[in-house]
Order: sequence, then structure tokens, then C-alpha cells
Amino acid sequence: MYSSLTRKVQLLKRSNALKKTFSYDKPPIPCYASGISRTFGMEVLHEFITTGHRSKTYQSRAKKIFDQQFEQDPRLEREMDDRRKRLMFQDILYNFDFLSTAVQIGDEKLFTNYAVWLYELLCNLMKDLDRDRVKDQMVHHYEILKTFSDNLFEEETMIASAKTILDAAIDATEEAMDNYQVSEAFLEGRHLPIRRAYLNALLRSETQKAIQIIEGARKDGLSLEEIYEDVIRLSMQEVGELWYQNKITVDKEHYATSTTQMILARFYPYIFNQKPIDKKILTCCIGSELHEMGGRMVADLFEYRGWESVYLGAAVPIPSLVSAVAEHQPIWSHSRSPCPNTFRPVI
Ligand code: B12
Repeated sequence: MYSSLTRKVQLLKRSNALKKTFSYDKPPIPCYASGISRTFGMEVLHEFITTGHRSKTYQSRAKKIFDQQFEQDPRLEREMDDRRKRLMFQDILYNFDFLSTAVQIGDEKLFTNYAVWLYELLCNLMKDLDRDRVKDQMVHHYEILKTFSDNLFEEETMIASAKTILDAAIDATEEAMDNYQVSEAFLEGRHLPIRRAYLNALLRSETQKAIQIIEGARKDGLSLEEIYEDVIRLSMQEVGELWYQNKITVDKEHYATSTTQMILARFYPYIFNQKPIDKKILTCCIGSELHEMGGRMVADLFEYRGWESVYLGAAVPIPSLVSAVAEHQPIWSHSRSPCPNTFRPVI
């Protein structure tokens, strides 16, 4: 692909400059995806002026990769407007640049660092897409690049090296996916590794894995209270934080909620099989309050301790609550009223 000596010298010069200047928040070469104009390196500027950025062959290869990604992934058509498509195409050209530089000088890190930087940048730019979706797009792109390695490089060793580097970029992007910032509250307290793994699984929409983490925690001896309080409650509260900070989309929050509810339901045969102690609790959310999972968990924990629990769920009108209390005669009724969060005994 880059056979001329001049080109090799250019690449080496640029890669040395990159090694010096690369940092996570400071991209080494201009990236159109950011929409922010950054300083061009002299050789890039020269190439840009003389060739209209890239040669025709270069552009047509990029176009093939671009088209293939759209063909194989129909969701892209919905996610990418014209501007994004244009930027994505430009990024493919930059990806070529970085890949070939890394291959030429045999420095895998050059490409993997860039891949992580690009991933974080795209997550920030495409807030309407979740981190796992952006990750999937990038991984898919590197997979396609792998199949194109034979077209991009001539020598066998370079083709093999490109594939290895792309595999490393896939791993680095997968890792970066879990590398988001969490709140102090999430980091405090017991069972952080389990909590972190559970939250990661939710954010990756890995339902089976989320189930396994909770079941594994149970098998490892965590009590139901620990699972509810230290793992599930704090993970869900973090989901709320991430949503509030616009780091995850609302559908991801809904997924996390429904998956967690499904996982809680798996405990029911066990929870509802305890020795009764002849006490009854009634819980619910009043009025317009929809946050029903906490109340459900409270009811579960009482049930587990032998109480009979009556859980009315979300958005219960006050007259209905009053008649339910009359009907069930609980010795303790608790309700959650609309945001901001308040809980009060009703009798
Ligand atoms: C899932 C969720 C939703 C789901 C709820 C679905 C469901 N089936 O429950 C949906 C999408 C419906 C939703 C909607 C909204 N949500 Co919301 N939601 C959450 C989220 C991410 C998780 C809630 C949860 O289940 N937490 C896990 C449980 C275990 O924790 P918990 O609720 O605190 O419960 C524990 C204790 O508080 C207590 N407890 C809770 N309930 C009860 C009840 C009784 C009887 C007792 C004794 C104890 C008790 O014990 C529990 C166990 O420890 C939270 C984030 C968070 N910080 O919790 C935001 C959060 C509560 N939501 C928030 C907001 C703003 C909203 C909306 C207004 C958003 C909007 N603009 O539409 C609406 C309001 C809907 C409404 N009318 O009530 C804010 C509230 C901000 C505030 N300070 O009030 C939060 C904190 C997100 C955020 N960081 O901004 N939400």
C-alpha cells in the first residue's frame, strides 16, 4: 500500500511525532469526527493540498469498507445522518493512516491507543447511542478492516501484523467499554467487584451474564440482603446517575430495570418458601409514583424474614390504598410517594 520511500519517511516522522504527543484527551492527528478543527501535521497538510486528502485508490477502498459496514449492519442507516456518514468516511481514512503506521513501525500500541481515544470521542459525540452500541460499531469496523488487510497491505508479514493489531484494537475497545466513570457512592461499601460486574453486564445488555453474576454471588454465600442492597440497589442507583449525566440512553435504563426485575423474580420460589411468623406488611407507591422496584424489594425482604407481604405496585390511588389496608389488615404499611423520594408509614 505504501511502497514509496518518501511515504515511509513521512509515516515514520509522523509516528514519532505521535508517540511524543499522544494523550487520551489530545488526539495526535486531526479527526473530522470531532467536528473541531485541529492543527494539521505538515505532511498531512501537504498531502491534503496536493492530493485532495487521499488518492483515489485509497478513497475507493474506504468506500468499499464503508458500504460493507452499512450492508452488514442495517441499524447504521437509522443512526447515521448525512453529516455522521461523512465523518465516518473520513474516520475510515484516518483509521487506515494509523493502522498502516502501526504496521510499518511494528507498534501495536499506536493503533490500540488511537482506537480507545476514538471510541471515547464517538461515545461523547453520539450521545443518542449507548457505549455498547458504539463499541459494536467499532468492533464491526475493525472486523471488516481485517478482511480487507490483503487489499491494504502487500507483504504477507504486514497483512498478518495488521490482523494482529486489529485484534488488539478489538480487545482494547471491549475493555474501554467498561471503563466509564462511576460515582463515589457506587465505589463505596462492600462487594464492589460483583456490583461492578453486574453494572457492566447491564450496560452491555448481557442478560445471561447478569443472571450468572447474581446467581454466582448467591452461591458464594452473599445473603439476600447483601445482594439486594449492595449489588442491585447501588447498581440501579448508578444506572440513574449515568442516565442523569446523559451517559446512557433511556432505553438502556429501561433494560436495566426490567432485567433486574426479572432477576429478582428468580428469587421468589426461595423467598416465598420461608417459615411464616404471622406478621403482615403492605407496601406500594402512591399516586403518580412509578419507582416500584425499591418497594418490591422491601416487600421481598420482609417476606424472606417470614412476614406475609402484600405488594400493590406502582401508582396506587390513595382511596385504593385505604381499602387495601382495610382488606389486608397489615400490622405495618409503607408507601412511597412521588419524587422526591420519601417513604412513610401510612398506619
Ligand atoms: C428505574 C428508574 C425509573 C423507572 C422506574 C421503573 C420501575 N419499574 O421501578 C422509570 C423509567 C418509570 C422512571 C421514571 C422517572 N424517573 Co426514575 N429512576 C429509576 C432509577 C434508575 C432506579 C430506581 C430503582 O429501582 N432503584 C433501585 C432501588 C432498590 O432503590 P430505591 O428506589 O432507592 O429503593 C430503596 C430505598 O430507597 C428504599 N425504598 C424504596 N421504595 C421503598 C418503598 C418502601 C415502602 C420502603 C419502606 C422503602 C423503599 O428501599 C429500597 C431498597 O434499598 C432511579 C435511580 C435511583 N437513584 O434509584 C431513577 C430516579 C429515581 N428517577 C428519577 C426521575 C427524575 C424520574 C422521572 C421524573 C424522569 C422523567 N423525567 O420522566 C420519572 C418519574 C416517574 C414517576 N412518576 O414516578 C430521579 C429522581 C430524582 C429525584 N431526586 O427525585 C432518579 C434518582 C434518577 C436520577 N439520578 O436523576 N424512573
